[in-house]
Amino acid sequence: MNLDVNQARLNAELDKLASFSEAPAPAVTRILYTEQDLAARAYFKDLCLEAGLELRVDALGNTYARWQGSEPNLAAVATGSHIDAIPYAGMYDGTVGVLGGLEAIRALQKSGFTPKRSLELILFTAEEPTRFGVGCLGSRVMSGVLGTQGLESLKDNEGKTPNEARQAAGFQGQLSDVRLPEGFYHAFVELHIEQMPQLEQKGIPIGVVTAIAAPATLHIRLEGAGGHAGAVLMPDRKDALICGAEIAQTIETIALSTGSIDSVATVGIFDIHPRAVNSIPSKVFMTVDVRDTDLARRDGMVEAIKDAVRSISGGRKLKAVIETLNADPPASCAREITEATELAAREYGLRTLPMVSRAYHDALFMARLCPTGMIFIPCKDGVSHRPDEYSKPEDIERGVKVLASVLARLSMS
Ligand code: HGY
Ligand code: MN
Ligand code: MN
Repeated sequence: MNLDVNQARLNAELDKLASFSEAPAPAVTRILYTEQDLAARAYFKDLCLEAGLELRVDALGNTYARWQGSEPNLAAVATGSHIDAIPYAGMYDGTVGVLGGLEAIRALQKSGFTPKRSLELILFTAEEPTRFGVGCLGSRVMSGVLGTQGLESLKDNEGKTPNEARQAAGFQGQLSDVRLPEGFYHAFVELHIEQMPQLEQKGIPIGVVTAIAAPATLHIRLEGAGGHAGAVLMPDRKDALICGAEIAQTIETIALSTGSIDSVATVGIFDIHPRAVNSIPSKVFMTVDVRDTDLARRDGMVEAIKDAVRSISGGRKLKAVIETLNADPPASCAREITEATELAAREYGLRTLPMVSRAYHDALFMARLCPTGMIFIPCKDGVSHRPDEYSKPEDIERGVKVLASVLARLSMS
């Protein structure tokens, strides 16, 4: 297909979107339902209306922009990603799939292509776990992985549930309507930066994702005795920080000793209380993000971590509470989509590399609803979740072209 992707316009839109941030440029912080998030969503909706797409917003804020096909009763083909950004992140994670998806649709419109199956661009709510501790809230509820009951069990730092937060942000409607029925979509394809250095190092422009790794999240709360830093003798202490530090060190050892490079575990949050120079830490709150491409290995790490928490805290006579927020299976990408991506790349003379996504994405849950795939493009040094995250305009353009071609092919199937 001879497609004219407007690289300059897309780049300007990515820059504009990045300006909706709670952190100074080049960092981007855009937390779920904040003023900046809502402004960014409004900007996205305006762009979709300008492109003549039909908009729908559900009770959680998942935003659907549809290009009606010639046979609107057939299940649509969907694409999309997220625009929320963790604290001090970059401007390409997620947004390339949202604005790149829009540009793919505009390029198809401009080429005179008429879709048989409608094409639907989705802005997923809360792909990042920042506010409620669990990622992909929107696609979890869409796919039925998380029900309204489960949503109620999640709380943000102010004790608000997602239901309270979404209503305060102005999203109305029934949460039960967010769930999409089986067969609602014919297929889903997500364009995303690789967030690893393989494509760039190999000089290959297109990654064809074959599987998405299995993520799990634990919250660990430790309670010791605290006390006066000068008066409590070392043998009498129940120091929550030292206990947490030993647990964190053990978590690293557990991930390093599975025998696979695909095993990763991260303590991303480590809060201590009362944080005073001359006071022994009495409490610790820590999060653990555990992932592997192999489910059994991931579950093995989770169990080993829980055992370590119990034995280390027991040995130090501290109280430990472990909460599992999520423990999701990996997802395999659908053959018809990986093959369509290979074909599309070949059409443009682009080399491809099959790969596993170690980051999770909304595609992990869309795979429960319909045949799903992902297209990766290179990002500089593989850096992501950092202000220096960068993807070259020409790499983004190549990704958009391949995405557009895949969407067109799936829409005519
Ligand atoms: O954490 C992840 O894999 C994604 O960036 N939310
Ligand atoms: Mn991310
Ligand atoms: Mn992402």
